Amino acid sequence: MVKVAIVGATGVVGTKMIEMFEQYDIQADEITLLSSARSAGKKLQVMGKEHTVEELTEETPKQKFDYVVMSAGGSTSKQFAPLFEENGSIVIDNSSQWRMHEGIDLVVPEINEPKLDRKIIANPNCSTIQSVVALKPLADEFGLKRVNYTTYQAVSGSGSGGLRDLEEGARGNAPTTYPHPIHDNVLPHIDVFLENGYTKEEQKMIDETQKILDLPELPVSATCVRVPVSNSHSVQINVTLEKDATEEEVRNAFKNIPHIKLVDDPENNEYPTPLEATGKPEVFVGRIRKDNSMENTFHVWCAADNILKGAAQNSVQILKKMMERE
Ligand code: 11C
Repeated sequence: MVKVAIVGATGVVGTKMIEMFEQYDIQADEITLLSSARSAGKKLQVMGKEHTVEELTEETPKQKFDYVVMSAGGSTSKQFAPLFEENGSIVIDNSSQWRMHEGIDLVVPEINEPKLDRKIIANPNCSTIQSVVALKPLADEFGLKRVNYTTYQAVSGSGSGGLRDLEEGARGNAPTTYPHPIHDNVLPHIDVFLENGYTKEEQKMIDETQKILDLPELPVSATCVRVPVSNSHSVQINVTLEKDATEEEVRNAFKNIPHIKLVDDPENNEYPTPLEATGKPEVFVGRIRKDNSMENTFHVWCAADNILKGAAQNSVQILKKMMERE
C-alpha cells in the first residue's frame, strides 16, 4: 500500500505536479491533496479521479505517508517537512528552506543521486536546474573553471501574483507583487537583497550550482533579472572550461542527450526561446559561441519551462526515482 501526499496542491506548481503524476505514471494506492485552510475543500482531478483537498495540520503527518511532495513555500516546509520525516515519509520539497542544509540532498535526477542521510530531498531553484542541466555535459567533458549567469526570468516564477502583475500592468494597473511595473519593463531584482550586494535568487544560483555539481570551489556569479514573459526562464551562461575546446566540440557535447534539445542554427533564426520551451520537458540549448574576450570561454544560452523542469517535473522525477529504488 503506497501512500503519497501533495502539499500545496492548489498552487501554480502543485497543479502541474498533479499533471506530472499522470505523465510519469506514479503508481500510488492512495493520493492525498493538502493545502492551507483557505484552499481546503476544493475538488481536483488526479489521474482521472476526483479528490477533495484537505487542510494540512500538525495531525496530518501521523497518517504516515510513504512520500510527500511539497510546494507550499519555505515556512510550511520548515514547519512540516521534519514532522513528515519523523513519521517515516520521504519528503521531496520544492522550497528553498532545506536546500543548503548539511545532509539534505539537492537533486536534479539527470545529474545526481540522493544519498538519503536525511529523508528530506530538496528540489533546486528553477533557474539553477536548467543551468546545471546545461553545464553538466561541459563539466563531464571539459571541466569547469568559472561560471557567470545572467537570467531572464518569467513572472510565473513568482506564482499567480507575478502573472497578475504582468496582465494587470498591460491594462495600466499598478503592481501588487513587484516593487515596479513588470509590463514594458525589466527588473534586476529577484527575491531580497543580501548584504554582499547579490539578491537571494543570485546567491541561490551560486550555492546550488556548487552543491549539485559537487564543485564547492567553482567560482560562480549571477545576475538575475525578471522580464515581462509569462512562462519559462532563459539563462545566458558564460563558462570558462578547464580543458581547451573548440566551439564545435562544445556544441557536440550537447548532442544526443535526451533531456537537452539543441537548437542552434542562427542563420535560420533557430535558437531557444521561452515560448518554445513552455510545456516541454527538455532544457533547450543554443547560441553557442566562443567568448572572444576571455580564453577558453563560451556563451551558452538556455531556456526551459520553470514550472515543469524547474519545479513540478523535477520533483515528480525525484519521486519516481525514489519509488523505483524501494
Ligand atoms: C523565481 N526562481 O523565478 C524563483 C522562484 O527558490 O524555489 C523559485 C524560488 C525557489 O522567482
